[in-house]
Amino acid sequence: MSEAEIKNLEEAFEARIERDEKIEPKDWMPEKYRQTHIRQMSQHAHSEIIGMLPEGNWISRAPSLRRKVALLAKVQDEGGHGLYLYSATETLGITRDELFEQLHSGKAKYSSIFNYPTLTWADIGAIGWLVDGAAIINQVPLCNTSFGPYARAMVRVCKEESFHQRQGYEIMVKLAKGAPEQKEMAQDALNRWWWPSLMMLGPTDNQSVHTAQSMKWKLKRKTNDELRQQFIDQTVPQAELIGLKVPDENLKWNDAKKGYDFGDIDWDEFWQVVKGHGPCNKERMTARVSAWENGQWVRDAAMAHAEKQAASLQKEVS
Ligand code: FAQ
Repeated sequence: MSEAEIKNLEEAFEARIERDEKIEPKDWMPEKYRQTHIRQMSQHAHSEIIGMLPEGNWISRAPSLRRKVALLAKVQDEGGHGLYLYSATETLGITRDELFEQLHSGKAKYSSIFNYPTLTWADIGAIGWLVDGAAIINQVPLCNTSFGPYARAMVRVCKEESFHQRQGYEIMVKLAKGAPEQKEMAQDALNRWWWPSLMMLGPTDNQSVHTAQSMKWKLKRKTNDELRQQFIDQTVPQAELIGLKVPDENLKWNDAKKGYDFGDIDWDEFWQVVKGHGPCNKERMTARVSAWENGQWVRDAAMAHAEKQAASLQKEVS
């Protein structure tokens, strides 16, 4: 293709983005648009899959049958989101095996938040309330992202995340209104999950390498800092309502900006976790890789069964 032809295609593509049209997998797109979507969508998928581990840890220890059923459903939903997102990513011309290889070799990232331990039952409440809460704030704008399969996947994912957030908050409400030890447990979980939840929304806008381009392509509709502010403004009153204290001495309502001012985030901690040195990075990757390796016989059996079915179908036809 000549340079002039490519330029025409690029201009037509930018005009489509400008008109808020959805870009579909078979449409022409700049290579960088394709790659940046593979990066973000696959990291999102990996996060959903690894994100099952901290909560999965509590399925067998849920305090009642009702809590166990709800948690089981939630963790299954996260697995479904991962598979949904892998399928959407595959429409961009990369295979699932390649995506798994990137995760298992440590080449692809997954969300920093899933490298923290779940020490008590209150952590399950805090994850639903804070982590799913932050995920919804991040993902609602993605329902309107420019790449069609990602936008459509997000509509369904957000509906389920909203149930997750409520089940988490309900756990916190119960604990906060319970015995002093239960309230203490809820407060301790909030203390440990608050700052990592703020970090989860990504580096500050002046440190974020992808935001400017992703906003131009309408992959991202809001910046990391905008989402973080929205999360804080939404969550602080929820904590106050149940008598818990957000662990930030500098948190203060700012009437001029109609939002909260907040304290400094420890970005060194964030980058340490992203680089693989968080409290549970090794544990998470070991669990994931061994699940993959131990599941080899299931994949082999499924493939053998599919081949057998195809062969008998072929025989019937001929
Ligand atoms: N952790 O330039 P930016 C969930 C990386 S799903 C690790 O700002 P971008 C559901 C970033 O990749 C949670 N790495 O990047 C659930 C980049 O590195 P790269 C996941 C992070 O893409 C709940 C570098 O830093 N959600 O929770 C993180 O414009 C409960 C520079 O950053 C999504 O993935 C981080 N937190 O903005 C499941 C949503 N933040 O790739 C189970 C979709 C940044 O160049 C239980 N993703 N980095 O090597 C996004 O919206 C964006 O990708 C951001 C980052 C906002 C995460």
